[in-house]
Amino acid sequence: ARADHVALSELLDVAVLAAEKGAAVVRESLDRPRSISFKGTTDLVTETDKASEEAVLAVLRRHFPRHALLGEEGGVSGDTNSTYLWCVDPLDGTTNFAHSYPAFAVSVGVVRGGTPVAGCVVEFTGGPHAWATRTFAAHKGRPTTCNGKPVRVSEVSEVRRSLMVTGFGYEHDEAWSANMELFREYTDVCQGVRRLGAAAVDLCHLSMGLVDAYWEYRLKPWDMAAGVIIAQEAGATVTTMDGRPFSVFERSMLATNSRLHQQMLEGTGPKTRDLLERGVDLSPWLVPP
Ligand code: 2AM
Ligand code: CA
Ligand code: CA
Ligand code: CA
Repeated sequence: ARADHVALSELLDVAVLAAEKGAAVVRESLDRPRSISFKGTTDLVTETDKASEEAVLAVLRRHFPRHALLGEEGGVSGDTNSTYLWCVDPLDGTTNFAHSYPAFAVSVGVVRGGTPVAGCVVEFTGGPHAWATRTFAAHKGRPTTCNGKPVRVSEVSEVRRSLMVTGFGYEHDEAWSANMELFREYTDVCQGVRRLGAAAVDLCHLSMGLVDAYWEYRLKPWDMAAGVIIAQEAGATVTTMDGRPFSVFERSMLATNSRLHQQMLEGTGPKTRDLLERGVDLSPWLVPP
């Protein structure tokens, strides 16, 4: 083992601790008016995103001062030579949060060599007058739990029997248009395609069998890290949308209950290869530390 090796169970314990700290910040802010600022016309950020990130990072720094940290709001910090990269989305689904629409989460995942090894997502559910949370946790080789109980992906094996979810980035580029086409195509052949606007939540819903497949272009490492290990350890298969091995630095992701994976690749694969051939930038987001 390398000098900085940490046991998976310890990584997960700290991920849970950190995500719960972020969730406490989010929970407190639910009864207060939101102070919103804008990164772009529709791309917004609240004081809560920043406060949650600070709370999460403080826990990670205290436990692993020599690990690399990547947060959506603050960027990279810590030791970038570390084997471990923590990917933090302090508030995934900010738009939903700003509208009190119950599909948002705090997501804390830890990555080694581009692939997630442990992660925790605290999902806010219920909405006004009924707010609640559920905590998803997983590390490599340990069955995913939701509030301490094991969860499992669905057993749906036909597209026409499946419920799907996808997402669209803030930037309305060619990948966005390609996904609009996929959205329309799948809407015609399955039972429905949902768009919640929170990637970590989508992956948690896959892990517990609420949806059977999820895909999206241009996600960032903090959107995917925790949710991917949570989905995988519940039985999901995760690749790029053209069927290559998954990494948090890739710019497309297909996650399914495994049974649907080959069938889904028949739809997402050609569309994605076409984008790549036309030179649409789907190259890895950054070089892993
Ligand atoms: P965020 O809330 O952390 O910014 C990928 O789809 C990510 O895009 C989501 O996890 C979410 O991350 C963000 N997102 C949320 N609402 C969106 C919207 N209306 N348009 C584009 N991206 C959105
Ligand atoms: Ca954001
Ligand atoms: Ca996000
Ligand atoms: Ca966010």
